[in-house]
Parts: sequence; C-alpha cells; structure tokens
Amino acid sequence: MNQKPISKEELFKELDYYQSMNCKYTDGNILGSMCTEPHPIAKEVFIKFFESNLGDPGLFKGTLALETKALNLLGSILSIKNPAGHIVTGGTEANLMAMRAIKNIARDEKGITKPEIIVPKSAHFSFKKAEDMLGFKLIEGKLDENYSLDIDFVENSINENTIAIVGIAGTTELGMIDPIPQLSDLAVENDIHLHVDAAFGGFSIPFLKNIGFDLPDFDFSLPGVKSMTVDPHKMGLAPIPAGGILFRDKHYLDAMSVDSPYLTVKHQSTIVGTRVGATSAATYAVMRHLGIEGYTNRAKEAMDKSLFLSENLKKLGYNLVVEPKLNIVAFNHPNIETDDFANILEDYGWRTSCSSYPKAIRVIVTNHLTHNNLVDFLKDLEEIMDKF
Ligand code: 0PR
Repeated sequence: MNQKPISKEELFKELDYYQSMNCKYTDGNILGSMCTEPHPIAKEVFIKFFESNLGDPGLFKGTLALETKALNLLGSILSIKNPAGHIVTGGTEANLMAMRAIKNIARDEKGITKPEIIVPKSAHFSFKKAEDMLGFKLIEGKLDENYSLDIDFVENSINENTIAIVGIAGTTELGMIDPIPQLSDLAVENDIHLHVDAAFGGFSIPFLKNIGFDLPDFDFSLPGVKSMTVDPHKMGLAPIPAGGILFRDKHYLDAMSVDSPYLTVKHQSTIVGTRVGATSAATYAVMRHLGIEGYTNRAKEAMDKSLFLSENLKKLGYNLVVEPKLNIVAFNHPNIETDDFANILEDYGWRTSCSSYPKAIRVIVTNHLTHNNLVDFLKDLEEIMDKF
C-alpha cells in the first residue's frame, strides 16, 4: 500500500479509467443480462442507507422495519400475507437458504439422513452449489418438449428420501415456467416441500397474469408452495445485491437459526452475518414508487419487445428454440454453430450469451434495451443472414 495518502483527484482519475472499461446497460448492447440499470430512486435510497448492517439489526431498527416492509410487498405480489424471510444477496443465497431450511427440517422432524431434492435440468447452477455445501443429492429432472420439468419424471423419482421438489418460474436460459400447480399437488400428496425459484419471473409473471397473459399459477396461492426465491435486483429494478427468500411461515427460519449471543438479536438464520441493509431500503422504495402499475407497464413493455424480436427473427429465417413465455428469446442461425454465431455478434458489438440446453443465442429483453436497440440488432442479423 502507498505510505502517504493520495488525493481524491488522483484516485478518481484512476477509478475513472477502470470504470471506462465496464460495459454500461445504457449502451444498449448488453443482450445477455438479467440485471439492468437500477431505478434512480433505488440508487438514491441505497446511498442514503449504505451504512446499515442488518447483521446487527438492533442498531438499525428502521432498516430492519424496511426489510420487513419490503418482504411484505414481495408477499403481496406472490399471494402471501406476512411471509417469513429476508432480503439477501441474490438468487443464489435465497436458494441456499431454502435448501438449508428444507434439509434441516427433514433431518430434525423426519429423521431423513440421505436427502434427495428433485430439480429440473434447467435449474440455475446455484442448486449445484447448495448440493455441494449442504450434502444432499440433487436429482436432475428431465424436461418435456417445452423445456419444462417433466411431471412424470418427478412422480417416478419420489422416494422415501425425497425431501423437496424445486420448480422454476422463469428459467435462467429460456424463461420457461415449470408446471407449478401439478408440482404443488405432488408435493402435498407426498408431504414434501415445493420451492419455487422465481428469481427472474417473480417480478413479471404476477403483473402479466393480471393483464391477461396465459401463464400458470406459480406462487403461495398453491398449497404445496412453501418457499420462493424472487430477486429485486433482476426485473425488480433494485440495486445489486438484492435477492428475496420468502417462506410460508417462521418455522423455516427457526429450523436454521443459530445463537448470536453478543448481538442485538440473539438468533440468526441468514447465511451471512454482517449484511447489507441498503438494498432492503432500496427495494422497498422502488416497489412503493413504481407500484403495480409501474411494474405492469415494464413487464408488458419487455414482453412486447420480446415478441417483436421473436417475430422478426422468424421472418429473417432464424430458428427460435421455443416461443417466449417471458422476456427471453433464444434462437439459432440455420447455418452457423452457436458459439461461432456468438463471436460474429460480438464482432458486431453485441454482448449476447449462450444457453447450454439447448445450445442457442439467448437474448434477455430487459428494460435497458430500447425498441431502437432491437431494430439495430435485427438490421445486423439481416446482414449476417445474407452473408452466411
Ligand atoms: N435462479 C435463477 C432462475 C436465476 O436465473 C439466477 C441467476 C439465480 C437463481 C441466481 O441468482 P444470483 O445470480 O442473483 O445469485 N441468473 C442470472 C444468469 O445466470 C444471473 C446473471 C445476471 C448473470 C446478470 C449475468 C448477468 O449479467 O443469467
């Protein structure tokens, strides 16, 4: 480290250099990110609350109250009053917490020592981390022709060690929604836990359903659903790191609570100790600010743009993997291998990403993408189609 302090000017010159290396959502060429430019209100509130530590919430009672209020707002869009849970760092931590609670309850209440959890093949890799850290066996469920979890596979895989099923509402790669109502029935019949990972879809499915989009029930209105992941830092326009874990009741938090004797609260259920409070405040603020109307408009806009993109891709001769259910469009060039196609798009300045199953270019139509950005993208795709 430098011996003497350096001036703010000198420091910021250096920082500006590094910041200039970053992509910006507002550049309009980031096509593969579930995150987007946080809402200006969220940014302001984040800075206002940035010293809050919810690891010692007795010192930050106001921020703790805002965390509860943010959870209640999340509950209000996911059909549950007063959910138990936390605003955490993201979908990974939320999924880890859900798996941890489930595993502890199955061990303590049912004596299950070799637990198995069924997830779709399309599940986010955070479940593999959870398997590694928590020591359960992950059973990867096969997908049906719509890339959703095959219900027969689940039914046939349930055995005396099965402690949970995971359904995804908005898969990472394709934005598909698993058959959550049927999974809920299976969970109830077999007395096992159903966790719904709506990290991506949780901020759009409720609003799209409200305005008539034909999407399945996926939330706490279904009796089998006992926990849900929903991420404000994805479609919720909150700043990173803001994930949400919601449980049907406090029993799930108690099942993983440890004593924290010298803190202002005597028990802690979260994985991290010292934890950011600013995102709880910012999540609450942006949700209140936008309201149902604001999120509905954004979800609708993202879907309209996704359908505009998918229809025009088809017209140009590209192969869609599947008709989009949410705002992710996955497609291939008829003659170019996906990775090569991604490289060509990169040369044109587009930052796309590839899905792995099936292999395809995956465009997440987040709110930072304007109609004009998509028109420019389609122009380049037309040129690529003519060339190859
Ligand atoms: N569950 C689902 C369904 C997800 O899609 C993701 C992340 C997670 C859980 C984990 O969430 P965290 O990353 O918040 O822990 N899905 C995104 C993805 O892999 C994450 C992401 C976001 C990646 C922005 C890149 C990016 O630029 O696409």
